[in-house]
Amino acid sequence: MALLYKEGYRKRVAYFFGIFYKSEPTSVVLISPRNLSQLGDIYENLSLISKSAVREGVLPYCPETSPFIGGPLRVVLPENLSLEDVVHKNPYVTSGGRYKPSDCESTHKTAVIIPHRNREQHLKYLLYFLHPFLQRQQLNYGIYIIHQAGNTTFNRAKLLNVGFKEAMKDEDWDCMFFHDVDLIPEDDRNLYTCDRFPKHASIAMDKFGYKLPYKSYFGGVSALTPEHYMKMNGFPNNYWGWGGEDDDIAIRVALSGMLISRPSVQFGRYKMIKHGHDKGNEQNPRRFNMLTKTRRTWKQDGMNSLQYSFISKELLPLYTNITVDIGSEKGIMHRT
Ligand code: UD2
Ligand code: MN
Repeated sequence: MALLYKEGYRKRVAYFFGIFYKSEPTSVVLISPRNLSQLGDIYENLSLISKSAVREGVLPYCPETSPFIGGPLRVVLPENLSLEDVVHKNPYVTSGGRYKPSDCESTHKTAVIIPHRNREQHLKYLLYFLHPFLQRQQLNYGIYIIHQAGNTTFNRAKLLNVGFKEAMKDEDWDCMFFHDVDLIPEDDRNLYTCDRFPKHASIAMDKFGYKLPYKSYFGGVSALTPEHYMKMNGFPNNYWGWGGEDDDIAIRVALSGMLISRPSVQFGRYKMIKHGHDKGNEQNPRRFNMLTKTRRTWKQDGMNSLQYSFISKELLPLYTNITVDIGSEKGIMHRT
């Protein structure tokens, strides 16, 4: 989100993009169509999914398109919601926020990685919507919260690198969704699976009038396979504070010879829960300057230079919570 705020800069880096990006719309056939002008309740058909027979022995593969996909969803934040309510509404989610369909073998294994500090309310709402959303897609999935310990400046991209590394220790995930805590998907045809190229999923957000704010925009929610991720040496570790890291990531995609894939604008719709600026995540004044250097830095800075102190891993009912000390801008690690 740096380019939006500096028109001059946008012109200078425009050559990176343009030719690089094209959309690969996800094609999804609605098997249980209802009037698409009606917005469905995210929990509407979850009992059907839960009731599907548990089969014995070798499971058949799940169908290419899940029969539980319903299209546009009503996103209204429920009042007085507690995490216990979310647990009760999702009885088939197991410890650490894991799920897989009981009656068929999912063809997709997706980890959702959420960078986090001090946004518990947003997290509760995201979990309320995301669990049934992913179950409707018949995914084998896990949700990971990567919690930045301490009060040094926030670093979203570095937390995502940590999330990738820690989640891959658990499972051979074939797709990683990197997800802001405050973005709620509004259409379950927006599949949480990976494409041939790194996918930018949150292309139509309410806060930008349901349009892409600029062509190379890569903030919010994106999806990469482990192969994509390693090919671009992951994400940058040195963007401390708000802004720029998403544009750096988009540049890395291009520099490593990949394109950006996107769902259709009807599907890639999100509501962002309204919020102010967080303490400890002030705008990074160096971001414009750093973005001019990505071409020189991406091979040295990323997964191959990632350093952090692991603090804890908790398997909670709705998610796996990984707490880490990622140090500070000066590079000082607080623990060894
Ligand atoms: C935009 C992008 C975001 C990122 C950011 C710049 C959208 C929808 N998202 O978000 O992907 O590029 O700009 O860095 O345009 N967070 C915490 N605690 C904090 C601060 C941040 O948990 O104290 C996490 C949380 O997951 C949050 C994300 O970092 O959603 C991005 O921060 P933000 O939501 O404050 O920034 P925003 O909405 O401008
Ligand atoms: Mn936000």
